[in-house]
Amino acid sequence: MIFTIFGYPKTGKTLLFNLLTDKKEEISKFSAVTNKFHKAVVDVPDDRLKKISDFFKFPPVFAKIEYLDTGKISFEEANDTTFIDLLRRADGLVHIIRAFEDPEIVHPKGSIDPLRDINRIEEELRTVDFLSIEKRLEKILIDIKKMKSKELEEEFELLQKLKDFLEKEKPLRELELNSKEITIIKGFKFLSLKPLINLINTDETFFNKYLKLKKLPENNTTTIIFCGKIESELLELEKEDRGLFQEEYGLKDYKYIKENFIKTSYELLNLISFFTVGTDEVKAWTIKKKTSAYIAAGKIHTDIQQGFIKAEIIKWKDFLDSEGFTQAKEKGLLKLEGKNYIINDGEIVHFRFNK
Ligand SMILES: Nc1nc2c(ncn2[C@@H]2O[C@H](COP(=O)(O)OP(=O)(O)OP(=O)(O)O)[C@@H](O)[C@H]2O)c(=O)[nH]1
Ligand SMILES: [Mg+2]
Repeated sequence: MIFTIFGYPKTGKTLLFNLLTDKKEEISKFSAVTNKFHKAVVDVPDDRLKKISDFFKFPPVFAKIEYLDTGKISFEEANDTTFIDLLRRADGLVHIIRAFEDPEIVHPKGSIDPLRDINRIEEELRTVDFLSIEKRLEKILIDIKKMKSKELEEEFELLQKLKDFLEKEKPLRELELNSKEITIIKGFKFLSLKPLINLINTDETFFNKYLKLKKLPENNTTTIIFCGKIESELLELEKEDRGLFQEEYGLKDYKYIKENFIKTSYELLNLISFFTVGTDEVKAWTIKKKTSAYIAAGKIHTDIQQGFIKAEIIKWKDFLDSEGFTQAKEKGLLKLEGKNYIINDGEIVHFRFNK
């Protein structure tokens, strides 16, 4: 799962990337424009997995999430296909918006205005999609003239619908699509269709004000507000001292972006985790909500899916409370389910399969 961080220059993208990944990439007020981007794969923290791993005394293998910091490349650089490509490859987009004041750091639009930036970036995403749709429609028209095709006609109709929607200045993620339509347009990797997290980077004086900002867009979009600078300062302190410091800033209940972000992105992308216990490790797997046992088995290995017999299922908490599979089974907490069983968040799953 890849999250790509983008936004105007000097909004705190690399600072955010460092906070999410514990890296120490250079951040700077003035440095020259480069096309360098950063990426890192990090563990998705999960206390439940840690507890199961403590029980078995096997190391935990956490689910992974990849972050990409796009650096100083932007829509404004003409023909920047590298940048658009980075966005297309993402499962989720993270638009970072500047809401902190600093007279030394110039905002390309001349002033600090988070809502303006959100709307402009939404417009950029829609424009990229609009242009690819127009191009494809032209091509289909030519092809249909040469040879009649039901598929092409269907695609044409659907793309026309999307185009009309974009013309109303709405992102595609707000359009309800059925599974057939989703399949037809999968290859386009439309940007305005991707789940979007708006991350507002503010400083302590604006924190409470922006927290109350009510007019932000909502559909399939989430807004998180964080204090990049303060957070990186907090992380330099010993854990015990952070509470005092937070109180001083009036941020007593402040939640660190790393935790907050992962939680939010899971919710936004409709993701959940299930766990497996192997011979020497316990492992977390990420799946979409409403995934069947059969599909989940395929995530682990095609052999397990092809030879699927049954899945043994137990809630992680029931397992720990019972102190093991045997007792859990005696209490009737271990269920035996078939291919179509829908896996829930936090279940420990053991697949029985024909080798
Ligand atoms: N005051 C203040 N400064 C910040 C905050 N977040 C980032 N900065 C500063 O903004 C400057 C740019 O931060 P970066 O993380 O390098 O921003 P960026 O978006 O990666 O910049 P480019 O990659 O050059 O576009 C640095 O000097 C940061 O210290 C913040 O919350 N408050
Ligand atoms: Mg940067």
